[in-house]
Amino acid sequence: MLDAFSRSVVSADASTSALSGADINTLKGFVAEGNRRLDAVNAIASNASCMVSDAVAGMICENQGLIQAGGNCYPNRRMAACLRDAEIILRYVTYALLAGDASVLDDRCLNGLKETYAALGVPTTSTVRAVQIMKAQAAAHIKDTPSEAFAGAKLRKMGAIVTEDRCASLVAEASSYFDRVIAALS
Ligand SMILES: CCC1=C(C)/C(=C/C2=NC(=C\c3[nH]c(/C=C4\NC(=O)[C@H](C)[C@H]4CC)c(C)c3CCC(=O)O)/C(CCC(=O)O)=C2C)NC1=O
Repeated sequence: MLDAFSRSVVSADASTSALSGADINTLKGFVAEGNRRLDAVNAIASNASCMVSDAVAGMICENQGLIQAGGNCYPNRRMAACLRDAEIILRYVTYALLAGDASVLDDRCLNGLKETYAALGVPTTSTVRAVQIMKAQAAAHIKDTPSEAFAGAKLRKMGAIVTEDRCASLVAEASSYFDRVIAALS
């Protein structure tokens, strides 16, 4: 498992070179923006159970065969496994966002997941749909702009001091980790 720092070391070592000025500048940025990164991680982590249940509920709403006999969220044992998997995926996305590197997500969560799902008959298109919903939720929570139309009575704002660009780079980075999950399952 690598983070932004160890990743620079591994890359430099692979070409037997010292850390370049550009590497150091990237890491300087990583440190300088560290508090925003922690806020972004917190925005996801502290809303995780609501995000997971909403994403899986949305996925099922759009495809109710999942909870009928023969569907992969039926019976309750599979429903529970599905909710657990969505929670696992979201948790590893937050780890990657904290580390600023996707390796923890790749190595400990995505490696072999597509094959496991194929063996168990877990429909990857449905999993991808749940992941897409979590990606949209994460963007809203990081920007701290959850929509009243979608959230209703459950609307919860972090109230963090959000900068003018509403953490666009962290939204993009988090989105890239969700895209990585989608790519690994597709
Ligand atoms: C730490 C990393 C890690 C991951 C990622 C992981 C995934 C994982 N999901 C599994 C099962 C499963 N995963 C699902 C998931 C779903 N079914 C659906 O219809 C939806 C589309 C989807 C939820 C979004 C289901 C239903 C099962 C049980 C399938 C079965 O036993 O028939 C299994 C088989 C063993 C088990 O049931 O626990 C694994 C290993 N386990 C891990 O340790």
